[in-house]
Amino acid sequence: MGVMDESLRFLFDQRQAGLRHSGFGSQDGLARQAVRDLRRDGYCVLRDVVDRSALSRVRSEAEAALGDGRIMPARVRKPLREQEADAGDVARLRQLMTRGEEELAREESMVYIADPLVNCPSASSVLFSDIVLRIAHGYYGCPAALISPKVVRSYPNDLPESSANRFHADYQHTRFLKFFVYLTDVPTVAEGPFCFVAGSHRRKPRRWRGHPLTWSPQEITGFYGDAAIRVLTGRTGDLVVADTRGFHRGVKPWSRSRTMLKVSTGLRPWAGAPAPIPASELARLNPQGRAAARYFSVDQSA
Ligand SMILES: O=C(O)CCC(=O)C(=O)O
Repeated sequence: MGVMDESLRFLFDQRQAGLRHSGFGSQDGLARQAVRDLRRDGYCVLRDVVDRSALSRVRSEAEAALGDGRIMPARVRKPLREQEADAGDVARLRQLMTRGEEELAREESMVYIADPLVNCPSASSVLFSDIVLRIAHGYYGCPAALISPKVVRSYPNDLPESSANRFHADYQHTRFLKFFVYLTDVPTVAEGPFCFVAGSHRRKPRRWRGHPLTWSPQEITGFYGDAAIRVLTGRTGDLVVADTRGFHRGVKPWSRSRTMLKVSTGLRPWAGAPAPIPASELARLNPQGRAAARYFSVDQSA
């Protein structure tokens, strides 16, 4: 089924179920402005819009999961689920973690929390929040689904930059909105902010797909100019949104580790096993949230 068929069918099903998505409510200036900024620049930052107490719960849940070794290798371009990960890789990370996080932090640049909504259930209220769903709806022009949530910790160490640390563009989808929430403050470049190249979701160098996956800063500034590179420092409570078809990267932190919650959105499911959401969290969502969770699998045990 094509993207358009999929979206029309979804809207039809919603209507049959008596659900109406009006898009923006009358006071939703914030989401409207965010969508305008996203269309023009490819990114936007909404300051202080995410509930900090929910974020502090997510952070504690993530610490507990790390402590117990409920972690996964972080791989760009391969949305791993626990059951798809290379068992040897996972065992190696868990083994490192038994010797303490310092050991893990020396050997890995990034790790994911396994099954993030199961191990960090407080993340559901943040990701399925009204502001996230409204912006995604406004940007896609119809109710979008949340896909592939992640809680990722990035470590400062001497390992070379990973491909996520270098400029790249996600080109698998025609629109690709991602939401990023810092779980630790990222006030300067030393803590590893997300960076976006303004306007690059609309305009690319010729034959850019034939280029290797990642781009050097010189290549990027040569085409877009220095001023286009936006270093999106921020604090917990801020919401960073980007159409990651544009060029972006996460700076490798050098002062301390960075922890981030993020989620992709889309109009159709991705290949691979769907991410699990605990039945109890799904039950707490409003109809729009449940619709946005349509490509998750329900974990009845949690
Ligand atoms: O970790 C970051 O700041 C960058 C993440 C990234 O490149 C991505 O999610 O596509």
